[in-house]
Amino acid sequence: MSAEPIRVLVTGAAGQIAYSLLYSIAKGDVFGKDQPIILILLDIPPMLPVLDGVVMELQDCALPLLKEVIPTDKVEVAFKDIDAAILVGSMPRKEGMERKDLLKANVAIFKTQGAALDKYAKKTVKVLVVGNPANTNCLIASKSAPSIPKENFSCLTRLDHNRACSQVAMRCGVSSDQVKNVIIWGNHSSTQYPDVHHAKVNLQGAETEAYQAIKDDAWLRGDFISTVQQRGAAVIKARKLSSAMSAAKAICDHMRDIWFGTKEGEFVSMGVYASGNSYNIPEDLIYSFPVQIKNSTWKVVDGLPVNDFSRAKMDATAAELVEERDTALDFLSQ
Ligand SMILES: NC(=O)c1ccc[n+]([C@@H]2O[C@H](COP(=O)([O-])OP(=O)(O)OC[C@H]3O[C@@H](n4cnc5c(N)ncnc54)[C@H](O)[C@@H]3O)[C@@H](O)[C@H]2O)c1
Ligand SMILES: *[C@@H]1O[C@H](CO)[C@@H](O)[C@H](O)[C@H]1NC(C)=O
Ligand SMILES: *[C@@H]1O[C@H](CO)[C@@H](O)[C@H](O)[C@H]1NC(C)=O
Ligand SMILES: CC(=O)N[C@H]1CO[C@H](CO)[C@@H](O)[C@@H]1O
Repeated sequence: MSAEPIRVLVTGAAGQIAYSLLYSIAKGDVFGKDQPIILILLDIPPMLPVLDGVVMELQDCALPLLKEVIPTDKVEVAFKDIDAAILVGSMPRKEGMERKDLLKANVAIFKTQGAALDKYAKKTVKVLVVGNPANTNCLIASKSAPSIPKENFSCLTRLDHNRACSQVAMRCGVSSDQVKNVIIWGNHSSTQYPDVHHAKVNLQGAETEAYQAIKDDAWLRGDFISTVQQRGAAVIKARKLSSAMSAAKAICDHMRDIWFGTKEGEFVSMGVYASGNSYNIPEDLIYSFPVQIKNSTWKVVDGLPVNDFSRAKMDATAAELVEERDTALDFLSQ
């Protein structure tokens, strides 16, 4: 174990997603079982006492890969020389808060953090935005960090992807690793489009189109889509808290794929910068696409056939993002 430690930043580190996430990262699930890690934990000043508790627990895990833990409320400390940034913290919606005010507060946070990436991080840093509105926050961070390639920014739709995979697997009575190439298109919201037109299910050794394997088009075009779209709300209703364990797992899947690449012949869903895509998605958006990753470089899987049903849903979620982007860019320029 002679490799140099990498510096990994997690923001919102005193929150509930981080509580599941930090352990997985520190024990090697994301960057590899022989990659030493320095974890940097950023949260806001009132959360520093909580953060101290998290640091104590990480120490008490006695993990060999974890070389150092640095808790902080200062961006200049947090973003210094980092190799990876997982931006989980954002402004939550409070009782009676207008949508525009919420967006404005998040633009301010991701403008600051983007500028800090630009100034302090390694130029090769890989940035994953989780805090909502994830797509637009990611776009703002990227625009605020002009010296870092746009390709190095992505936002999390892997949770939605994993939910879709799992719904299909349960319906077919197979384990989730027997399902591949589901797609989440668009925004991480209830307008997202979970699409299984290109998904494959391994049924007793035979690779089968999901539509053939399930043989229930009404379910696939109805309840399947709404279940995935509404899953976050269903978890909140049941747990009185939002998805955290599954969100942390999805973050690990996403970042591990960026680090090590996707499996041959498979694609995953990620919110990435839409430019020159073959699906006529407006440019200058962070939109969730099917991607393949090799050698730390993602490529949108281009040229998949899109039927009218899919087209309408892909456009609807794009329209939502365009509107949100335009409002956010107004705030950014103020
Ligand atoms: N993209 C996705 O799939 C997905 C899934 C689940 C949750 N989320 C989002 O992830 C975010 C975090 O969820 P959670 O359940 O951990 O919330 P949480 O409220 O438990 O924790 C959020 C933490 O972020 C901190 N924070 C707020 N502003 C900050 C800032 N400017 N810098 C650093 N830290 C800051 C808070 O103090 C808090 O400790 C939320 O925005 C949630 O909506 C996204
Ligand atoms: C896009 O999705 C995010 C994350 O769920 C949500 O907060 C935001 O409101 C959505 N955008 C619009 C314009 O509805
Ligand atoms: C991998 O990417 C780096 C730059 O990011 C490049 O220099 C190198 O040639 C690439 N290797 C392969 C095998 O494509
Ligand atoms: C996905 C990703 O992070 N890509 C690139 C980030 O930037 C460096 C150059 O600064 C590239 O080498 C990575 O491939």
